[in-house]
Amino acid sequence: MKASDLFVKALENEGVEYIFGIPGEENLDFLESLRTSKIKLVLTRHEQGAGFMAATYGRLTGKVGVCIATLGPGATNFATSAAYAQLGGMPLLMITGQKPIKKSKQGRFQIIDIVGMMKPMTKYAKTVVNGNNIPSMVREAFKLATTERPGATHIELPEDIAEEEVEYNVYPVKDFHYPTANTNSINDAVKMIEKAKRPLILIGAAANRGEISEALTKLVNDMGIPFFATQMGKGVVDENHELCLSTAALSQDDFLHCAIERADLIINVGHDVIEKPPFFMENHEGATEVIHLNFFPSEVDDTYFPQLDVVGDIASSVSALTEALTPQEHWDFDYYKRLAVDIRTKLSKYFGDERFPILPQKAVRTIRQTLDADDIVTLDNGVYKIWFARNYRCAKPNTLLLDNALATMGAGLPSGMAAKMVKPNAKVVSVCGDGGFMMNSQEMETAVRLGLDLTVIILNDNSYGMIKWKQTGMGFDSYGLDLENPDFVKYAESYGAKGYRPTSCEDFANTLEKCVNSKGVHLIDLAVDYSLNHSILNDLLANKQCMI
Ligand SMILES: Cc1ncc(C[n+]2csc(CCOP(=O)(O)OP(=O)(O)O)c2C)c(N)n1
Repeated sequence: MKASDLFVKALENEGVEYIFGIPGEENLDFLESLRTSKIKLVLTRHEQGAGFMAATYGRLTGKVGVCIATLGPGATNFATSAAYAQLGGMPLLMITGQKPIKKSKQGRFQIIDIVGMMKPMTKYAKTVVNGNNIPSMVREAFKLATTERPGATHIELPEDIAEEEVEYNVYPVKDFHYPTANTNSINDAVKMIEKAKRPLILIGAAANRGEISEALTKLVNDMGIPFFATQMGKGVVDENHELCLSTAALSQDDFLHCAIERADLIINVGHDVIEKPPFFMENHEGATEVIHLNFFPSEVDDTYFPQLDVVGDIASSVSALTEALTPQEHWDFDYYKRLAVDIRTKLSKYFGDERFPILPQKAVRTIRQTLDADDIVTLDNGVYKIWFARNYRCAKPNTLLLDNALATMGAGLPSGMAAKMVKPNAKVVSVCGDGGFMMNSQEMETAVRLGLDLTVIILNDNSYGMIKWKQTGMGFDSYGLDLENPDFVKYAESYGAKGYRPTSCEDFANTLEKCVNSKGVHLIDLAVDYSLNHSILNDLLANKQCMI
């Protein structure tokens, strides 16, 4: 058989459902092999969009998302998606074409060392030099992409290799199980937790994978230990739980940090330094200690240097811990419990504010009220991410997909599209800034063509608001960050989507309700008022309101 046929067979053997991307002439053998396979090709308008979609497919399913591009420019367009999957811990395989490697037919035309470019952003990047190696290369890439920490992989398939004759051969795919952490480390953790006076549980991104939610909820309930989440750990344990202190949207000086400062021990389940720090560790006598419980050992840096590593399968390690722990009479959670109530009150301050353009807190509130627990919000990257982290309480894992790892703009729309494909019964809302939306807005055509039911909300402030906020905060004059936008309603309509421009908070709530309950792609151009961003956050800094 042809090597490209074998490649597609190897992907079928791995259970691949979709390949996202844009083929070039160097992929034509592969495309022909794909034509008659069970795998569906999802054609996009930019390779970056394809990469974000494939990575999100991986994030939500735990299986490898696959995407394809041509050599040179197509492959370089994958760079940001590779970094997104690699930092975000999302299983991804990128397949790119290449000119013939045995005999050149184009000199250096379009030739870039793509494997060299991919190496620092992936767990595996190789060129196929012998078609018979394809099955083992695919198997290895899939294994590396899915095992902890999950991430990006890349295989380059040159044109002449794709057409060569090879023997059929694929490798068995077996589930991979991680060992439970060593008993000694579980015992050490038990000693530290039982000795502590005010332990706290931190839930991070790696806890938002697989079946960890149940084990962690049991730990919280059985021990009564309060918890908080990182931005990518939201929803692993229901954030409506009375022991939930909220999400670490900032690295310091938020209400939550009052609890962190009083904690003598943090049991960190699944957070690693790839996310923006939920707090900064301090290196002095009496400072808060940290237990790192994760699939992999901690990576030490100035913000994070745990006193104990408990390494192994998170769910079974957490269960072993729950089994071995006994609640202690000297544990003192009174302050945390009062703070949890106080944080809820403070965070809801603007929920009833009807001013328009809408306040970000009110927009988040309206979206939360409109969607059910299993519905999904995907975020692009902008200042609103802070308000979602603080105010959007998730009851279920992976129901708020945000990127607190690469923190790239441009992923909000493609990740929403992939979420809808993976979870067709969930209502899916993508929230973007006007800046981030325009970075991959061309994928509106893909969404309409795929017949997805999807609502996109643009929080429109006619600027790169996040940077403007920081610029003002640093005392600089306003410069270089204001934009002119297209008419987003007409823009949506030009793709065959529906466009809306609400004129009040009530109008927004009604429009959103209508959009998420009807078919097709809907775009809501929502004017947002970020003018309170500063005063709200300055308030936090001014009165560290810990004394309740
Ligand atoms: C690809 C990329 N380019 C630049 C940045 C830096 N950056 C972070 S947020 C931001 C502004 C986002 O503006 P917008 O999407 O309009 O959202 P807003 O903050 O205004 O709500 C920029 C430029 C980034 N994170 N990713």
